[in-house]
Order: sequence, then C-alpha cells, then structure tokens
Amino acid sequence: MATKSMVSIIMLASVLSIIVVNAAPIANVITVGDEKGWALGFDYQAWVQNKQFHVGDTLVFNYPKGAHNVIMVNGPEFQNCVKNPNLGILESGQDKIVLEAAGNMWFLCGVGEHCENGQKLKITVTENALPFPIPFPPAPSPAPQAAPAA
Ligand SMILES: [Cu+2]
Repeated sequence: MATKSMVSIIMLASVLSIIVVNAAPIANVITVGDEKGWALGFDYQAWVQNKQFHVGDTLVFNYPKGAHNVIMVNGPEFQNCVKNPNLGILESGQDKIVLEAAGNMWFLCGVGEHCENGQKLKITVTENALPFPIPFPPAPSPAPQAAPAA
C-alpha cells in the first residue's frame, strides 16, 4: 500500500513539474507597429488592441534616428502630449524597453507635433501568471484504508 501511494505521489510530482516547466513565462520581444515601426500615420491605438504585454517582455521602437524619439510619460501627460522627459527619453532609433512591472505604460514621440498627430502608445502590462494555480507541495492522495478484518 505504502509503495503504491509513493508511486502515485512521484507520478503526480513528475506530471506537475512537466506542467510547470511548460508554463514557464516566455519573454516576448514585441516590435511596436510591427514592420511600420514607430512612425507617423499609424494607428497605435488599434495596433495595441490584440496585443498582450507581460512582465519580462521587451518593447522595441524602430525608427530612423533623429526622425522620432520615445518619451515615457504618465497618463495625464499622455492625454495632453506633454513632452516631459523626466521618466525617460530614448532616441537611438532602435530603442528597447524591458517591461519590469505590471500596470499601464505610456509612450509618445516628442518631435514636433507627432504626438498630437497620433504617435503615442499606451500599453497595459500584466503579471506573467501561470494559467492555473499549481498546488505546491502537491497534496498527497489519502492513503487507502485497510479493509477491516472480517
Ligand atoms: Cu515622431
């Protein structure tokens, strides 16, 4: 009996570890605007609709250096296109940002009237949660009761 339940615990544990390994967070690299990159005349609000952003993912802003930049701002600054570089400004033309925390992030272009013309992006970053709760340590199945002696 003891051996049998040990075997099932070991089997359960191996199945769980396979599930955990397969569900390990995958860090994605997401290119803003896809092949259009970070540009004027692109609808970032529509682009973002079917995208998911998780902690650990990397955002890439591609654009000809000097033509645009990427300013990280807060919500109100985003709404009003306030080009406040206090939270960070990137201008390499191939800017990479690792998403480090869950929550909203706002980006805009600080060149000319680009933000006013729609070159702005708001994303919502979510935790990289497992698809379902893993019991840890695995709860052992109750040992079968010995049948009472007749
Ligand atoms: Cu721009």
